[in-house]
Amino acid sequence: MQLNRKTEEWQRIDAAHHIHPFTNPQVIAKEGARVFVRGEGIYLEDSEERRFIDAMAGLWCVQLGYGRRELADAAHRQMLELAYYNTFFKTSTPPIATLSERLAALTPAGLDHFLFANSGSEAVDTAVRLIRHFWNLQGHSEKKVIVSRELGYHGSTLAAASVGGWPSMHAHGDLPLPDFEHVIPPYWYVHGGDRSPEEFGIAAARAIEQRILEVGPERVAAFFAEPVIGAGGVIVPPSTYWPEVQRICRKHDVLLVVDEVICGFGRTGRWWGSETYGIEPDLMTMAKGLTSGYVPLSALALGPRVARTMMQRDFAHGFTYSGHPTAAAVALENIRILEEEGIVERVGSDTGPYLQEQLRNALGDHPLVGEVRGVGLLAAVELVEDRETRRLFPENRKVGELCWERCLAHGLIPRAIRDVMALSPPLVATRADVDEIVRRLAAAIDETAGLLRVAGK
Ligand code: PXG
Repeated sequence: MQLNRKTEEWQRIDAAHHIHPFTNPQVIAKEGARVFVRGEGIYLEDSEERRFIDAMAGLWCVQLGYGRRELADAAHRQMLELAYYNTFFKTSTPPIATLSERLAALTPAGLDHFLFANSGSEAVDTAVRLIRHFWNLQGHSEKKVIVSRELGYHGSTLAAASVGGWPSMHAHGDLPLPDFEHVIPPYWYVHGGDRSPEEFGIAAARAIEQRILEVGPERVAAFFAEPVIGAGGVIVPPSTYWPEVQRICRKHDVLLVVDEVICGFGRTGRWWGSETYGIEPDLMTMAKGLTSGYVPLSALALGPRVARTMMQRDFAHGFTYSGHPTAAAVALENIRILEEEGIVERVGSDTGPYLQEQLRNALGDHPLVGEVRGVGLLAAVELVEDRETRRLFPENRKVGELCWERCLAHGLIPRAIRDVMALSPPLVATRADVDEIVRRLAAAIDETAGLLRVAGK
């Protein structure tokens, strides 16, 4: 294998043969991919030896940062011991049995049983299939409709993209499938109007109830949601939202599925977004931070109500790699480090609040910034045309993209979601790292404002 090629060579073979997710191949062919070659802590280095702070932890997943030897060692040890075996035919392996026990202790009370898969999408897809089967077994075969939110992101399989509320994804592949319904997200900045965030939080929850009543509660199987919408724009719900959602799901006998793929494993300053928002899920999905992204692994956790039924019989579902022992060994080591180094507690009590405070100090009054929002080490800066009226820029001005380019020029990788600059740095980021992230982002936003003034003339 040739690993010492020049950047142009990597770009050429990549553009010729590799189809990238969510990316126009023509653009990649013209501009060439940025090729990352190594990572250390919160830093990434590209094939031109440029260094960047990865303020997105990969794709919201590298909780421990890059280059952790313990995770590599755990994979190496397990690969030599028993690299792979399946869990289909009354078989198990020590890592996956141990991980199941660890997760039962770590997840909120009652979530004690786990199905494993490789990606967040597969965990969500598994949840959809399991819920249909569950209600059939309960004698409620008419309960099929899944309600979720516009802008929610739940993955790319047919079912996961149907649960998701992205028109751009629905347009590719004739989605959503039948029996998926979407309601407004708790996005106060855009949908709140004159209402206080608290009033609007109740209204956004009632939109779910309204839809349940329109469809008929006897037909609604489940409500799926992220505690904080991540890829849809880091949409932090008003404090009134989740208690009302919980009440509505219970009242109408609708299962509550909490997608913890981004919020899980400390992102919001507690182990689970469900803890941060006081949610009691019937089912929970997790992936990303479970292994800090070092190897693929995801899980679906079952609460007591669903487990009581599903633990009585077989479920004809699973993947070759369900419960992969090497992935499980990495997850166990990842959890050990998160615990022993007190990383989640530090995000909750120190670095998380510090990031939120520093962002507000640096950017809260900036003329280009409509809102700074976030929780834990998850944050967003919404760039707007008019702060007073909360008017967004027209999409074709591509302000987020412009700002993202300025960030890269300063050696910072955030994520631009529309004109929302999102941050989700590794959870090992220190206060000094946070200072540097905020400094670079603020410089990029200043430059963006300057460029827009020039362009506006
Ligand atoms: N649920 C949530 C909440 C997610 O954020 C998935 C499910 C699907 O996980 P997999 O492992 O199948 O990708 C995700 C994934 C982005 C971006 O552009 C976000 C995700 C994936 C890819 C890109 O921010 N989140």
